[in-house]
Amino acid sequence: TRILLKLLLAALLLVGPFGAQPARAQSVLLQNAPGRRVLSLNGSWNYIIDPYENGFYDYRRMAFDQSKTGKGGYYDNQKPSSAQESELIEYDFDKSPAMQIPGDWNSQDPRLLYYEGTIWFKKSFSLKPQAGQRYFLYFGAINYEAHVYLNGKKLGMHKGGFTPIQYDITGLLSAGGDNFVVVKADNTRHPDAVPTINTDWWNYGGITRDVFIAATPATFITDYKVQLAKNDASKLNGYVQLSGAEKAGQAVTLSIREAGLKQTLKTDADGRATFSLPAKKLKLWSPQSPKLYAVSLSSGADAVQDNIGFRTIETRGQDILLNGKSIYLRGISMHDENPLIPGRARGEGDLRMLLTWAKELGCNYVRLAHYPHNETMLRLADEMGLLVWAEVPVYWTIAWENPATYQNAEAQLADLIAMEKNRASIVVWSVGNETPLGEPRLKFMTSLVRKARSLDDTRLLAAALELHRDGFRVNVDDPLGAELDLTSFNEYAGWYWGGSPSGITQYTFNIKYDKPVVVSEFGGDALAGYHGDAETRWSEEYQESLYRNQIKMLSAIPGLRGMTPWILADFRATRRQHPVYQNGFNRKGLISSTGVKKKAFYVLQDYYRQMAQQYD
Ligand code: GCB
Repeated sequence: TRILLKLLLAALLLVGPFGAQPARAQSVLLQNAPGRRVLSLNGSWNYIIDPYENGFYDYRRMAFDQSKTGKGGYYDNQKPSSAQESELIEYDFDKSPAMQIPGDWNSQDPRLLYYEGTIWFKKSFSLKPQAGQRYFLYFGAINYEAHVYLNGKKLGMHKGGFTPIQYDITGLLSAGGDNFVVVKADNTRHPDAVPTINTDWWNYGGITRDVFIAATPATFITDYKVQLAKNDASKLNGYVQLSGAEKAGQAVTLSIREAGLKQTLKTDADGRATFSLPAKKLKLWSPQSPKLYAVSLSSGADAVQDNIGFRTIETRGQDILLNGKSIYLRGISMHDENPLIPGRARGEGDLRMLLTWAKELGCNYVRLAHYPHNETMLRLADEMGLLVWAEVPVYWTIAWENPATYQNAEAQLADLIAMEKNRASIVVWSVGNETPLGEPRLKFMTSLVRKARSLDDTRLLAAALELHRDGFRVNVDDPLGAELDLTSFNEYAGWYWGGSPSGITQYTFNIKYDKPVVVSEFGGDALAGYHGDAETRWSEEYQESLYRNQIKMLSAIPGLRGMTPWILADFRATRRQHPVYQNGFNRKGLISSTGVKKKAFYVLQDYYRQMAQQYD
């Protein structure tokens, strides 16, 4: 019986708590998956709102088990058969409403503005699989927990609202070409999740980024890294990784035609080829001159192209050196949200608008808070010449002592780095925001920093730290700072503390670390069009004065090498409940939710003009 019990346990573990169909593991993320797209699944998807998870559980709250009843959950996408018109089926995707994907659900159906729970999505599509091809189903992001099914078969489950989800669907597409994909998306907040239950942004649910099918030959390039060596602009280093039965001993060619660079290497037993090329001929990427090269990689039947920029980033004492030259990071923080919808950015146009605003402000740098942003955003930053701070949603008070929470955070960080490691724009990996002091947290955060460094030692590591005050002294001495390359902190003088903005210049900073200081946040709310004097909270004049005095106060820090004030545009935040001034929005934007620039926008723009003159 012990053996029987063990077998039973093993079977249970395989099946998991959600239904009898085995979950397929998510395959390694394809590098540049959009470059492999053969079919877009963006557009109209039917949906069923299912707060009771009726499509998943029967009336005894047991997960449906196809093998026993012949009927499964909504993922079966059933219809009464014509032979049996009396058949009872209590759902019908095709007669249900549809919404646009990519797009959060909150902004597309007034019933869903505050909704947190399960919604089922279905899309039918036609694709006839070709022999010898491999197919991948790819979602840019689904918030937060996603169960994905193709033609009624479960592909897997994924947690985390801001990183891609990919399944190898080779062999699962119907030979006739008629297919359907069903997604159960659940944005319920959980204390052990990443982020946890408390955030200062809207919990947008659904399929928020592009969906497509990518195809490759049977043996194919899964991954590659093509970047300058650490702090060394004379060498191009990287690797190409093949997958598939024939991956060992294959010739792989890397070429950058415009620069006359080409190298052919053989892969090792694991399918990997590691190369190093002289890079002196390459023109370096910078915000002033965001030069991208068409990089071609090929092996056997497979070929992939990517536009990649080359630059070095390092710190020396309190300086940040880009391509060996000291820079000042003229930045702004932003969410992945278009305030004009308002909702998650839905495509390149939305993202371009946000980055164009940042450019108008005089930025050479953006902080993409508080989670991985759209892959398209990073490509735009490369193209438009904006340096980037990229972050994971380790925000406020995470379940520091839960190993599963750590695994989740680390997986999101690893996916972010895996996905974006070829983007010249990204110069900083941030492992979190405003996490409270304490031993379990220090252990958690230190592990994240070390993990990030082990995955990519060519970029700077940071976190938005907290500070503590002692009279007019502001101390920055979080022990995590010792692990980081930049000293960054969120500092709300003139808003959450320190009285009105006019008095804050009395504060001085006592910073423990001899590193570049890049202030990750400061700011205050202003309702666009509401006017008063500099002492009137919520007025544009108050925010204007706050920016003037913040800049004065921070300029006294000798190591100040940049800032990303909070925030480019007003954004939806459930915690912001003042019925007149906030109305469900955090109003710290320099641009309003109708796209109007507030007075403080021009204060920062002015300061950035001066800093550009000083450094560029
Ligand atoms: C912070 C958080 C940010 C909030 C902001 C605020 O420190 O990092 O997510 O939105 O303050 O407005 O309070």
